[in-house]
Amino acid sequence: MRIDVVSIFPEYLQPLQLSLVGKAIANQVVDLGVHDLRRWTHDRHHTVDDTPYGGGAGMVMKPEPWGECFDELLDPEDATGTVIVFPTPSGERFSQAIAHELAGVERIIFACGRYEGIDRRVLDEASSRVRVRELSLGDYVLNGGEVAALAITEAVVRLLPGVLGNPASLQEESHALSQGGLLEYPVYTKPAQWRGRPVPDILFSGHHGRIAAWRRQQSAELTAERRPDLLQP
Ligand code: JF8
Repeated sequence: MRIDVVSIFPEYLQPLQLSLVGKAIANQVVDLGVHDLRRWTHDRHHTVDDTPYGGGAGMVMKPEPWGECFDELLDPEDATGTVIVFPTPSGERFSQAIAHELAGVERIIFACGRYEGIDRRVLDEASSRVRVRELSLGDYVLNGGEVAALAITEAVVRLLPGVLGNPASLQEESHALSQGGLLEYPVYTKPAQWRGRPVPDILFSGHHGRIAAWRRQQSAELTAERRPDLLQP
């Protein structure tokens, strides 16, 4: 999979070189390009923002640098497999289901806005050329799209074939999270006693059926307590 990230803070994407995504890049499962939007400016000050038409607070990202950026990054021959993701608090909520959808595309381009966002015409024009998704990480305010690009990339790349060492953990997790739709049960490791706190006896019983039932019960209780929304039909 090819992933491009466009940002006025390209250093923000450095963490993608670490850990699981970094290994996927090293193993050529992912081909990552990080680009400074200012590369597609032509004025002395590399201006990417301007005041909003109609008035209001803050600045808006100018369309021209984004337009020239996409002109360069998009291959007009082969746009069918490309999705441009615009992180935005007014986007559709990103989810594990969307992570699976994105894991099936050839190429993702993340367009990371700053300030009050990007001129709407950039998204409209991009939509006429490739598939576009406006995605939100959740209902809280960030300063730009970079953190969302990091989060979405990690969620997508770990689904790619050959990235996770143990595909059984993907299976189990999709059971506990997206398919089964419940939160994960609590997990324990050695030592059996720690600071006066024991590991639940059931986990030493060797009864795999009872352990599975206990874990399902724990998941159900936790979900009812913390995420009752996940239990709605
Ligand atoms: C932004 C560009 C976001 N869940 C989220 N909260 N805030 C954002 C976000 C995304 C892009 C920009 N401000 C300027 C905030 C997402 N995704």
